[in-house]
Amino acid sequence: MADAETKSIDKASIRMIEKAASDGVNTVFDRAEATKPCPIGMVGSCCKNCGMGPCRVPLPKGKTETPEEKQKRRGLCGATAETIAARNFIRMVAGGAAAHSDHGRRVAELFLAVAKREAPGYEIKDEQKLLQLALDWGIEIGDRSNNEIAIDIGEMALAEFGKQEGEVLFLRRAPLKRQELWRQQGVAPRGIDREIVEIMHRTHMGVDQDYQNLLRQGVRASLADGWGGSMIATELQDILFGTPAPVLGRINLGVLKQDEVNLIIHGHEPLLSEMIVVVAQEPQMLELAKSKGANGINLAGICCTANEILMRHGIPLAGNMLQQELALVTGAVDAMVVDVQCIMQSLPDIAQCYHTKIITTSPKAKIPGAIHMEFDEHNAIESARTIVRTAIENFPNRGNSIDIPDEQSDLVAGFSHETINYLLGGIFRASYRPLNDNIINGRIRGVAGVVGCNNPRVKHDDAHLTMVKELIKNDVLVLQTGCSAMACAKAGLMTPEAAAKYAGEGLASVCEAVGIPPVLHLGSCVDNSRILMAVTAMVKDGGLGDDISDLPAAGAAPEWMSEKAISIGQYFVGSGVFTVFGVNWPTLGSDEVTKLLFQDFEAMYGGMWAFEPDPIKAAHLMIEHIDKKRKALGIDKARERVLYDMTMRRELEAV
Ligand code: SF4
Ligand code: MSK
Repeated sequence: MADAETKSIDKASIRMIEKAASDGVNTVFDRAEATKPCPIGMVGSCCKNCGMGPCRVPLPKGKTETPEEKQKRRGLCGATAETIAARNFIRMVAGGAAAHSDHGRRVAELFLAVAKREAPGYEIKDEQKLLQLALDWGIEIGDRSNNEIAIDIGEMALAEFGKQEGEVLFLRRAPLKRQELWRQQGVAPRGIDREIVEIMHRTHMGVDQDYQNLLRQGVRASLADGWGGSMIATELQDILFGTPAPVLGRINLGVLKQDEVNLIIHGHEPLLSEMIVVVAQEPQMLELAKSKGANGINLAGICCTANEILMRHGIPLAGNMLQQELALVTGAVDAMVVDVQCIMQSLPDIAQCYHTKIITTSPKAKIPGAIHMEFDEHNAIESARTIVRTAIENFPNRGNSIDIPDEQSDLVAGFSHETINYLLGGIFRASYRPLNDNIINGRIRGVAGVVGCNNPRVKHDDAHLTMVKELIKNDVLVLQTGCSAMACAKAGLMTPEAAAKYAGEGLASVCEAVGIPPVLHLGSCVDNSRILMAVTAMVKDGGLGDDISDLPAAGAAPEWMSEKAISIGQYFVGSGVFTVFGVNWPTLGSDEVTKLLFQDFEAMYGGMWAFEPDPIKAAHLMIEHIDKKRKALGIDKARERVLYDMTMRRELEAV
């Protein structure tokens, strides 16, 4: 086992990596040492789409290729390196868009069941958002009941997935100019499922063999994710479970408790976790816990389920993706309940070394060695009770090898698009106007969405933190989701005090006046749709151009690993945002494909990709882009550096 300090910057994780080694437990950090990435597959130069292959078409090393040699560098079917790289890339988009959208579909199904009163235990929590969505979708309100309106919304939402013609409904929310651009480029998605299926068809052996045409379909399917499946998930979850508002939370393995039943909820869909939150507070459950010698029931989250229950209930976060195994290594987790996405198959094996019960709940995601307790949303409370009871009954089985790290940090989360609107503008004039004004006057240089996963190919959390610190130091307001948000929260960037400590003078002055951290937590991976809504609101409030691509804004996923991250990045780019990824880049095997994504896309979509593994350099690429946009808007004049006294701060508040 190599030095644990080279694996993570997080002290709690380092300590658990060391404990895993002394307990003889193999984790992802060991596997990353033992299994090196295939250099040909990593750059998109390997095709296994048919039985004539796999065909590898790597760029020749250390010499320039003649056109004749390039002509010959093909798969058996004749596919060129360009076709292969583009096919591989858009299959990643399809995988990511499918994951987010199937999550959205599940939420829509539950939503409809709740509307029809077929899912006891759930209710419509945000009536205002329900009515707003009804207005957006042209659904009659009149004197109809919430449930009647919700039935129409649920049916329309579900129909979005299988729609064969027309356009995904939420596209209408985008700035008009953006909608026109999508239509001109032929990338306005029809139905969500249709675009994903079409990728699988086009990338089958012998179908679409024009890399430009393939990548166009990649953009279309990604937009069906961001402005379709993910947005449906976020909107309907908010209506059902409540739209997040600022909430204080805690994060890191130190949130686990020695004397309480520790139940970790891991995965992505909040359908089950919402019920577990309710059940864990029931008197009979607390009694049962007491009877087993525990002082209470402690819920904590991992990955995006964690973000969902943090945003709405302030439930603590145990950690991000690379901490899922380490949580078990504490020896103090009595049960870990999982649903879908980002769940490691190694969990049941590691759990065997301790006493933890791993419980799978989705028919779509079973793991050998785990206990499967299928979650039935029509009987959600009972499903949740069975799970909570299992955790409680396992409490007395804890072994001696318990070590809970001390580390835990405070954070403020809950920055939905609506909350940002309210915080900035106040209750009577909720708007993004103050943000736009502060961008125009230069106190805030621009806005960056920094999102995405952890990846054991790079030091855990390091790139997230380094990039975000550099951005806020340069007066860029950062919006975050997913595991990236958790990395920065652990380091204390999500408290209002972080503004004075880490942010540039201009950004700090605005954060202090409004009372927000310089880094805002917007939620889970599907909640990247909140970032789309935030940038759209900035355009609509005026003064910063008439399209998302005019904004001084950029995106990044410095430690990405999942196909979902590729789909998110692609819909950011397709929506007009310059987006930088770290770690590695999956089309480097084709110069043409990479050039199209990194350069030509700018003329086509106003947004383009970049790859830069060094987080400081990546942050400066984003800042350069932000400055380029400021210049184009004519707001690039150097601002005066002034210290703010109380009168000036009051003025700022009154903007
Ligand atoms: Fe090889 Fe073509 Fe088959 Fe891919 S589709 S494995 S390139 S023959
Ligand atoms: S959980 S997709 S590792 S952000 Fe959404 Fe984290 Fe990436 Fe999974």
